[in-house]
Amino acid sequence: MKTIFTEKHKLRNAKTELYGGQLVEPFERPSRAEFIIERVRQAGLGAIVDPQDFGLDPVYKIHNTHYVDFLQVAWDHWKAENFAGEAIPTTWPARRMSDRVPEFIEGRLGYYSMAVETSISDGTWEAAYWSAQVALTGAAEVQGGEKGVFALCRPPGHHSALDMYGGYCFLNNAAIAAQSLLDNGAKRVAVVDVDFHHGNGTQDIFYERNDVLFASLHGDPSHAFPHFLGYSEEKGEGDGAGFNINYPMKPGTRFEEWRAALADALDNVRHFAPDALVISLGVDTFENDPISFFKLKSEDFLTYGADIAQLQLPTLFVMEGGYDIDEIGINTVNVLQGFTGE
Ligand code: Q9C
Ligand code: ZN
Repeated sequence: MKTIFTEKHKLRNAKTELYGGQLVEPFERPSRAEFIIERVRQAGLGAIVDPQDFGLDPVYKIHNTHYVDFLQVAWDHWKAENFAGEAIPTTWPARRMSDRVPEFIEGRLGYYSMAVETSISDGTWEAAYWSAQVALTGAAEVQGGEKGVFALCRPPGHHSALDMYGGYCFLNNAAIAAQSLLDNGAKRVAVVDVDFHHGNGTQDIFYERNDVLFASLHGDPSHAFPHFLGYSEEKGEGDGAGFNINYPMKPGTRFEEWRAALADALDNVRHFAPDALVISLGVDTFENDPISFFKLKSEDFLTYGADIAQLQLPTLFVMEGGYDIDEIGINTVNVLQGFTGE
């Protein structure tokens, strides 16, 4: 299996994350991708190739222009205010407030974010841009005839929607890739999100569409980030009614139960009969993940990679979360090796 990867991910190197009332080193840090690519090499998974540059047009199919403009200049605007720390929002348009976009950077950060832990820092935009290009290159490889491709995206994407960043995500790489598959010949695409967290951004983007089936397995939002989306009653609206499927699961969920949810999601994909499959691949379902509460073991990742392969669909794996850096490479590559059966 080919891996799409660029060292440009290192440009996303924030110093702070607001966690437990303190500014800590971000869980979403450059070493994550380094551990993964090292394991890809060690396991001999296949060729490692640089992304092509598809520009911003495919990004604008998913995100609106004023949001993308904001991301490109947010750090410069923040820096111009001479604040001591990284760019962090402090106030949001909550219930019954105005939806006008403020001019001042603090207001704009609140307008365009869905969570506070994700500091914007120098280089963030460039890394997010190239992360999307990694996903787009993966999509092109899948349409060129590859059975399975690994887009080693960093920063991740599935919490990002039309005009929102947060949850360590800026551009929704999986959604951008799925749309690119559609724009280049696929009639239907399924996105299955196995990251521990609900893919709120991807759900929101495709919620009223029937050309993309979205299924997400995740920690029950009543207990887990992003808290405000991901319940089982969210099934899609309008043309999209029935094309969104959520599998929220309780703290302590073990592989047996998780795998049964995956089997149901894959049955739904089979029934949908897509031309291609995108897996939002987060390995924060691991039992030792520092911010999550499922109990998957390293060998379980091999098992479910093989389950996904049973669909026999052209498949693009898009990297999302996973924070236990000692095991992140093994768990990620286990899914891919389970898929290829090698
Ligand atoms: N108590 C991804 O996995 N904060 N994003 C969680 C835990 C945000 C996760 C706080 C987690 C974002 C791509
Ligand atoms: Zn996650």
